[in-house]
Amino acid sequence: MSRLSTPPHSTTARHGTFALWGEVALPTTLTVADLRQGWTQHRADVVFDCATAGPQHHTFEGPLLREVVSRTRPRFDPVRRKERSRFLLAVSGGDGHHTVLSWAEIDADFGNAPMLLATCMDDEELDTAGTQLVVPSDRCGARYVSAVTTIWIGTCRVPGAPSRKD
Ligand SMILES: Nc1nc2c(c(=O)[nH]1)N[C@H]1C(S)=C(S)[C@@H](COP(=O)(O)O)O[C@H]1N2
Ligand SMILES: [Mo]
Repeated sequence: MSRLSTPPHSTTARHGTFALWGEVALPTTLTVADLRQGWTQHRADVVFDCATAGPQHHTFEGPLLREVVSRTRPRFDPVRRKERSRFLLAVSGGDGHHTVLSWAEIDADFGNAPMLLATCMDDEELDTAGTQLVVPSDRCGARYVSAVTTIWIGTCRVPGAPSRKD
């Protein structure tokens, strides 16, 4: 199992690129332009609350997070639901803000949340700024991580829990 301790391309990646890495068979680096190709594009009209600025209304476009991350082939057996339910995703911005999601939140068999990796916000292309995580079901804005530089996909050892594979 590949357990790299640093991303394949460091956080000094070119503006607008981000690395997908972790317990995956195919770690990769993508640009915002890559996100416009090869995946169905979705549009999300959202309102989220910012603790300091109040309600924010934005329109985002981009592919589903789950379709993009699935391309890296996470190291679980896709037919084993319990295995999938143990995976996490950590989505980080270049400024150090990061948020943790569970695989099950975005998995169609569990939470089925239509999270996006945006290519465009309010008709402004994000090629230079970098992609932004879009979480339409969230009431507040903290998980709308902008200028994403890395997405780590993997499992965490839970202190005290016996290990189990099935
Ligand atoms: N990289 C990064 N993304 C971030 C944040 C941050 O500090 N760093 N703040 C979050 C918070 S608290 C909010 S409310 C929204 C703000 O989005 P807006 O300013 O585009 O409306 O971005 C989120 N994404
Ligand atoms: Mo915020």
